[in-house]
Amino acid sequence: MSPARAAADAFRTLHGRQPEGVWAAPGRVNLIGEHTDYNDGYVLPFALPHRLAAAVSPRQDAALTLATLGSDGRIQQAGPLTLADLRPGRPDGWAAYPAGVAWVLREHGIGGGADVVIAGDVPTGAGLSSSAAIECAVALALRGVAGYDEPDEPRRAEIARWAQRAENEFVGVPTGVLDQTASLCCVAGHVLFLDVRTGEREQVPFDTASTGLRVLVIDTRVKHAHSESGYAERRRGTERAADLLGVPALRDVTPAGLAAALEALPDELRPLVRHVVTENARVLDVVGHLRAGRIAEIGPLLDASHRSMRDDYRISAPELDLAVDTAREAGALGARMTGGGFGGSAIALVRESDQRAVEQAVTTAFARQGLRRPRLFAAVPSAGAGREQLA
Ligand code: GAF
Repeated sequence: MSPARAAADAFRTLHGRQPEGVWAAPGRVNLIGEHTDYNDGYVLPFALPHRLAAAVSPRQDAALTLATLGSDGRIQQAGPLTLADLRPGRPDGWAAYPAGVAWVLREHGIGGGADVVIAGDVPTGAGLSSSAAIECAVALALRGVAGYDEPDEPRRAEIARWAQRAENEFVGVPTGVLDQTASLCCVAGHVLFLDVRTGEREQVPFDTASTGLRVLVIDTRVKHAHSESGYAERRRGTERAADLLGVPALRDVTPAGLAAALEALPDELRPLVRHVVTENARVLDVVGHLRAGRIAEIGPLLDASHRSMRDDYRISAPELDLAVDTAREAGALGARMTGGGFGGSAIALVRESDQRAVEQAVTTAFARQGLRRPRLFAAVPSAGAGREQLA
């Protein structure tokens, strides 16, 4: 059953009527450009076919009810929450994501009450951006039932900032804008080249299938406990480095200026800066290859990105390294962890003819080490968020 249908059915079960509309938003894979977004740099995500859908109807009172359908078929509920009483930390847990979006939208004059039911198939805790998918689906849904048309591209980028604010200020996680922009602005068959500083966006064709290639996602199904603190600590480190260097953000350090910048910094900040500066350069190199249709040639850049995250930024995990190393040994053209790190997913660029062998090798390697069986799938660059038509 599609996420939209599942959300609409759950809505009918809970509320005894059809929802007024259903909006859905995808998870994402970041092809390259990790931990560059909050340094004003470059990112290159594409949307997954996996989506989270929000079935919504307006309410007469200024209240919000929230429900989410779990993969076990159970429905969790929150509310009615009085919109005027929403505050960071109230509610918390899963409900903070949709409530935070309602809280931000209210500041932008979109503040009517609503019943919201969420369902979908973006793996959670897998570094594939299920939180942003919830935020973006709910943001479009609340706008939609308030009478706004489907947003155009620039408006989508603005809504991504609103959703990021919900996550930063309401949920309390200091993430960048990569995930929300990917969920709202990606288009099928393309990667989105985003310059976070300027907001410039370019849809770069990424048709792996026609070149006999696949992007294999390897969800390790591991999430280490320090993932949030580790993320915040890396972010603080890079901001401190930018302060010490007297630049607005590490984006302003060029590869040519890297050696001098490193000289000027304390030892502990140097690897962080080296990662961000070289990662931005790798994004530009990958974009160059993709614009020229040379997809297979990005492999070594993916490998270099992984090494940089493992050795310099230190956000990989044994399970991610195992996935990446095994995929490479089994014939992948390149592989790297994707997303925030400390667990979650890796991606591997593989020839279609090698896909089975790579999957087999990774599954066997995990079993040998007594790890949980990883979830594997080939990811097709898919459409961004939007309203769903129910048949
Ligand atoms: C997480 C964050 F949400 C993004 O903003 C980004 O920083 C990413 O980690 C790392 O590139 O997904």
